[in-house]
Amino acid sequence: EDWPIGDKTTWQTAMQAEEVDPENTQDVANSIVRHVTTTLARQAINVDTLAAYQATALSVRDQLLKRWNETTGYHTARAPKRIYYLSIEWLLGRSLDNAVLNLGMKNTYEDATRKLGFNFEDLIDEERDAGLGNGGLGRLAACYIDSMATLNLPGWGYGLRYQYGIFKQLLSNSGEQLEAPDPWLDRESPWEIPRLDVTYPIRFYGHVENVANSDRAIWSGGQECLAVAYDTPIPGYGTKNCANIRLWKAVPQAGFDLNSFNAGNYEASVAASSDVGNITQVLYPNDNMYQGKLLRLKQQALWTSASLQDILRRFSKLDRPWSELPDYVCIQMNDTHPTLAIPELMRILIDEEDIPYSQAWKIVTKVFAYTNHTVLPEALEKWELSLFENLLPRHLQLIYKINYEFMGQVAKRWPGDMDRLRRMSIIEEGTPKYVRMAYLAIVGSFKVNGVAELHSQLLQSTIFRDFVEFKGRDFFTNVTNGITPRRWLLQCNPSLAALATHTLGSDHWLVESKQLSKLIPMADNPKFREAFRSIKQENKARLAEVLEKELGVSINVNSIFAAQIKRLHEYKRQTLNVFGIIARYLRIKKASPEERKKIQPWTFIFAGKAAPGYYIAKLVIRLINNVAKVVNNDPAVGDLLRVCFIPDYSVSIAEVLIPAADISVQISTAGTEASGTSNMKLALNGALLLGTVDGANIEIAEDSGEDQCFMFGHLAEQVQDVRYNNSYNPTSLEQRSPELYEVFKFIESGAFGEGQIYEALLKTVYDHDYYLVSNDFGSYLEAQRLVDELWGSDQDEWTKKSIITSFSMGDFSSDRSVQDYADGIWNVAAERVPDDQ
Ligand code: T68
Repeated sequence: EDWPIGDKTTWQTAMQAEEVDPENTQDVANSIVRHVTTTLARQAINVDTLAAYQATALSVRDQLLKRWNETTGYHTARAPKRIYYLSIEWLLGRSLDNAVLNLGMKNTYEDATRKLGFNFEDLIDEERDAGLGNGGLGRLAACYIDSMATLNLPGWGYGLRYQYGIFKQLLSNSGEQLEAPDPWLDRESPWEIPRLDVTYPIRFYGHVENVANSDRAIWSGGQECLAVAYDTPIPGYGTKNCANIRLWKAVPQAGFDLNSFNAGNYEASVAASSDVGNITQVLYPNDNMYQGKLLRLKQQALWTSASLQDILRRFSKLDRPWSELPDYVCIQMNDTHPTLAIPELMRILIDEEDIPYSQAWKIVTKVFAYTNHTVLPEALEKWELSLFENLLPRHLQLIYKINYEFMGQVAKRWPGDMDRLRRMSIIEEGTPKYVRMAYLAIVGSFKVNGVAELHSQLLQSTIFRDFVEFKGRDFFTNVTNGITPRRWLLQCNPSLAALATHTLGSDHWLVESKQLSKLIPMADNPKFREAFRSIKQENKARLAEVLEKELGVSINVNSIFAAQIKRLHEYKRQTLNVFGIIARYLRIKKASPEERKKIQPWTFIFAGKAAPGYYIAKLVIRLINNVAKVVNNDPAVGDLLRVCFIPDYSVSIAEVLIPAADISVQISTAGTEASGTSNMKLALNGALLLGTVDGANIEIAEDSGEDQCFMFGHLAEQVQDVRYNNSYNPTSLEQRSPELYEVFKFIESGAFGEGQIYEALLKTVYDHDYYLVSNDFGSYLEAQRLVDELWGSDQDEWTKKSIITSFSMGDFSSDRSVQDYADGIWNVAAERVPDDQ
């Protein structure tokens, strides 16, 4: 074979000299020290923990990049069909611990850093979270890329490189949420590789000239900027394969606008160019809530256009005809945020490659698949048409054409059914008009999926019902979400992971998570139970220490740790939880010594952010904190009840919290939580499910067995009727739930600060109670009573259920989810980099 450049022996000797034996502590120490002295320009005497973290991270990064290069080279040579996962959010958290675990080098790095005078755990704590996401959707993308790498699938992620991730949450003295910026890049990130040579031009505004006798148009003028690539390597577990996330940063085109420059207006041209940098400044902090901001549309346009240009450049190198694009490229859209990619691919094929419209459409509709994450109407994206017309005139033109053709097909199938046309149109008529992104995503895709069984069913029976009739049942499918067992067991709960490995005699469960089910019979083994229980107890003690230190609250480590850790949202019903706590508090205060013995000690743990503009959600945070203040300081409570709100919830806080929970609180109104994923993480770590019959709770209860769970509340099929009655056959709150009525009176009496503060929040329940808080309150308290009963009567039985729950979660590995996508949607196969490569 030909060596491409220079002398092969010299190259290969140099590359071998850089080899690090994963078992050789001195090799690893050498590589860390090399980074201390050269990259960081420091002397041994001048290395603090931060510098030690940075040098260690850079050393690990060297390992990742070697694999990244090999993977890229191998995949370029093999030219397999590739999968591109487009997500506007990537909630990666920290990378150091995860990387050394996936590389199988944790022991060596621990030894090397110890010999250099540092504790590896301290170095891990120096890293800032990469918080480029809001919640479940962004974290799902992070778990999926980990699984794609581990399964050796030729997959890349594409997203945006926000200068500021999800805001930092602070709490005021009165318990209110305050927001501060998250400058996660202020010490630079060792995990990103700037590719300043990989840039693409992006156009906004301007005008369109149609070319006569052709489908082509020429879009010109307006404003141009550049998207610059930043890569983050993602190592697979137990494989050389390494995936990539390519994030785009917006920068000004060449630094100035020639026209103003020529006009002598130098300052104005520089000012206009600095404007462009705004585009990737900040992550929008809303989850499950749509907000039609121009800057957000610019983010979506820049990201989708840059990603497509990059994908097509890679395809072009294969020198295959455009008709074969779907044989080499599959694009999975994580929600509707990247839907602009559909008209953008049409634009490139038609305007730049001169392919006729109908041929282009045939290609495009074989490339895209769309994942829906919500049925909540307020979360569905619909862009005001005028915004589109202005910013992306050519894309709007193409959307009109797509809709025209689509409406033609619908009309042909259902002649005269004008209402159906109105319902299904990609353009929502009215003043103003809107572009319905979910409909565009459906029309332009070859497959659409929901993220848990119930959710996928509801999609088909409610918001996408017309499209099921049009596209047929097989067009819609389900892929139940999953979580990576590497981060959510091995990394966050090393003792439990070690117990599993030791008992199974192998760590193979880390890539074949169904193996965990072999441990279920161990629930009957007293010694195993004791080992399992003591691990939970250690994890609880570790969390208790954090709570006592950070919140100044004394914790009873023998109490039931109940965690509700997720974004604040009305549909997730943190309200039900906090109102339940108040009811429990009142009960404790009233209890006779005899009754008091039956009440078990609980520690309720909350963590989560509210969107900065979400008034009601912020009121809930305020109420939780004020309830905490009262309850935690009332001597009459003793150690029976504690309430903790951990500020600034993040992936790294989740890693401490989840292994310590006894109870997983998953209490959304049935039919509202598409899947949930903290339910899976908590169950995998042995927390028993206290939940509604919603999202993936249902599948968790099926797999672990109903006996292991405390399920309650109205069912999804009942919600409509109850809701209707709440609004139109109003009964008083006192009638619907006397227990809740008493709680409300107590709040209004000023028990948690002036009652008026919470008026707007209580009103949502008094009036329509859209989320059925009052309707489910009684059965929620009853479910808690059953928890008390089990905890108080049979700790051994509790541990059994906990063991069964934990080891029944094999199917909720993101490896299973990603394999489902690969087989059922993407039609892509593994391409494992050979070990001797
Ligand atoms: C979540 N959605 C679902 N959205 O709520 C959750 N939204 O049930 C599911 O488990 C998870 O997705 C993964 O499928 C979100 O997290 C957002 O964060 C979001 C972000 C921007 C705009 C709208």
